[in-house]
Amino acid sequence: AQVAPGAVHVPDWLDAERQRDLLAACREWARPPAGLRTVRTPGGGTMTARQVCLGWHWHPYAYARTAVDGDGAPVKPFPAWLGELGRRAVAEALGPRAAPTGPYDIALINFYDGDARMGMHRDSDERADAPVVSLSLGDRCVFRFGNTRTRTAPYTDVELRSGDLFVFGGPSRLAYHGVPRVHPGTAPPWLGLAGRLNITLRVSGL
Ligand code: MD5
Ligand code: FE
Repeated sequence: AQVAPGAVHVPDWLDAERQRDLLAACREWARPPAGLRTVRTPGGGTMTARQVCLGWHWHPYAYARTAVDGDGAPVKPFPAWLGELGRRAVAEALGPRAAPTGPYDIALINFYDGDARMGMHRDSDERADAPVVSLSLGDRCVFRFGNTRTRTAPYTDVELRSGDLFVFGGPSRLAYHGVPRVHPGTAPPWLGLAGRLNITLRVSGL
């Protein structure tokens, strides 16, 4: 379903086997070196969602090749199969003409426990305008899709569930968005995940 121009939600895009495979991969990527970390903001705060990066390491508010705000280790490589998954996601959600010219080369994986949130923000640290691909695993959440002008209303709240795809392209690429609430204990029992994982695929343009 199109939520706004370029912003398309595809419920249940990943089947159970794909979800289990992706979760297993995330668990490997979360291990040190350059594994799951708590992100500290310049103001002295900490983000409640913990994060691991592939390809490029995001830290507020730039990209690096090492986990500069973690253990300093080189970031894990971005696997080609994940980029192919991203291209297929964009083609199915937005159509074949929306395919980015450059390859997907960044994955940001956020882990939310029941108390985690993500405040309203824009993703503007990439130099390319390619669509962002978002894949959700585990607990359901409220995803808040806002507008490009302010971090306040108007916005649209969408429930994201395990296996859902969301693609943000065109005019929605720079919209404000956040995760005001996770619903603990709502992950599918066959997945074996307590909490929520979100995998975003991006083109750095770097
Ligand atoms: C999440 N992650 O559920 C979200 C999904 C992040 C982040 O926000 O920055 O890691 S990605 C949602 C997204 C990306 C790019 C544009 C827009 C939404 N948008 O225009 O709404 O952990
Ligand atoms: Fe974001």
